[in-house]
Amino acid sequence: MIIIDNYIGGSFHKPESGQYLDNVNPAVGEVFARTASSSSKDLEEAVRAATAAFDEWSRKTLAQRSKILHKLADLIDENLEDLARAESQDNGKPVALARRVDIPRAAANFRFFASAIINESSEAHVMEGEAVNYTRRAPLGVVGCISPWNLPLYLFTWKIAPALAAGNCVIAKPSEVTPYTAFLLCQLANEAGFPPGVLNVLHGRGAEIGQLLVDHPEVKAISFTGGTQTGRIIGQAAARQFKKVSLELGGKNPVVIFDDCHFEEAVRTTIESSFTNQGEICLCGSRIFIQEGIYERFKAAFVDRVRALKVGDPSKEVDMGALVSREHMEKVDTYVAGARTEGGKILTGGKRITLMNGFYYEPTVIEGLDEFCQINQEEVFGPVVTLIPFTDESDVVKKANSTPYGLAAVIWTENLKRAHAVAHQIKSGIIWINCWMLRDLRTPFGGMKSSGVGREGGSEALRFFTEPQNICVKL
Ligand code: TXE
Repeated sequence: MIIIDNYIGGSFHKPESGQYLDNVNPAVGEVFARTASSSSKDLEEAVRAATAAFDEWSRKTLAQRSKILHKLADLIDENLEDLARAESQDNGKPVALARRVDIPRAAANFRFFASAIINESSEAHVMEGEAVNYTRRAPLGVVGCISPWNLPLYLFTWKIAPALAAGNCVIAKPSEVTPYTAFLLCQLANEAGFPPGVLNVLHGRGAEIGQLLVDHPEVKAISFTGGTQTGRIIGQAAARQFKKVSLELGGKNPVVIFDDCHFEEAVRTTIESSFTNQGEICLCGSRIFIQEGIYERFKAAFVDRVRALKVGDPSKEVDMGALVSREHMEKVDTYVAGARTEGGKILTGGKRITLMNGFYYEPTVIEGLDEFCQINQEEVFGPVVTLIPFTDESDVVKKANSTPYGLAAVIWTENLKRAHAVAHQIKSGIIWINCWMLRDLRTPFGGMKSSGVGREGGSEALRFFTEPQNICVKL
């Protein structure tokens, strides 16, 4: 049995409570690890360690910090296979996907921010003949990073890399559902040369140790990715202390397919945007709007491809593995049952797959429901999409904007004028035109409306993890 302990001040510590949580491999439904269930005493210890480390870490030169981050990126590359297997075992995703996307991206996150701090320009404003102002961006101190279970190491590092690069000390809380790769990363952090206390990782339940982290007055900012309900709780708690908060929340993302699209590309990529990682990505498109003229043709081609997807043992060559937990699989199934009750027609899928005691679900396509039905309003976060016809640009803009969410959208058309016009009207933080998940880490990443507050990525992340200070020098 693997024991996942907290990482505080550069070494592993048992939780003060002595309590552990079961960690289940969703592919086989069996407990394979026990995860520390942390309490306020563990948090106090982490806060002490992080506070003590801050002076040394924040005074390091950019080049020194950059070098340690680069070293960690190299170590992730060297351990790619082990990390990919661990991620798949913990989350249920195909190991091939973790090998191709999750783990390389974790390394890229460190590499990117290691370079970004060196290349970031600083502002100066000259008051003619009188003074020069420059902006110093100071790290905040101890910051908290809370990450979810769907892309565990990918999103964990997406937060801690900019926080550390900017000179902060971090207390991170990975999802209790998928803590394994964050635990493995701590061992590599020691090898990379992080001074003790710069990175601390506490495990345990969100409502317990997560909430304590958010509420701790010495924790100066919280970067959170997770569900919208949780984001609301965190946002309210942070506001009471005027704490900086960045929230990356759920989505109900529209995919808009115009009749002049590159048909083959649109079908192929929409399969990916619907079912990659079992549909458990906040950026997955779940409402597919198809222009009337090609509705039947697109539907036929799409459903055909969906039927051909291979779902199964994530350690093998499959398109989809298991959903993250029994609870989540049941939630997905309840949404599909609700769609049936509301009159939706299941074109393919629509039920669990019994396999190895794991939590598998068929890729599911539903039609016949308007944009206001429950399944078209709420985030399912699984392998379930709906098809909805539309007439013209204004019709689809109205439909696409009809949810409380606004994270990502995809537009397929060969007419770029139309693509821009529609992109400007869809209320989403990220719009992909004729592609999906093409990511440049310099770009602002995050959502509008109930999909979030603030942006991650590039300069946005470095700004979030620093406090601007205006220094005015009289000439
Ligand atoms: O996420 P939670 P859950 C969506 C998706 C999913 C739903 C619920 O629809 O079905 O959210 O998933 C920690 N204070 N997304 O319940 O609870 C928690 O321990 C501080 C979208 O698993 O939001 C974990 O580390 N922390 C999404 C993290 O928050 C708290 C990714 C996220 O868990 C806390 C995941 C609290 N009070 C789910 N309560 C995306 N945007 O990518 C929980 N946590």
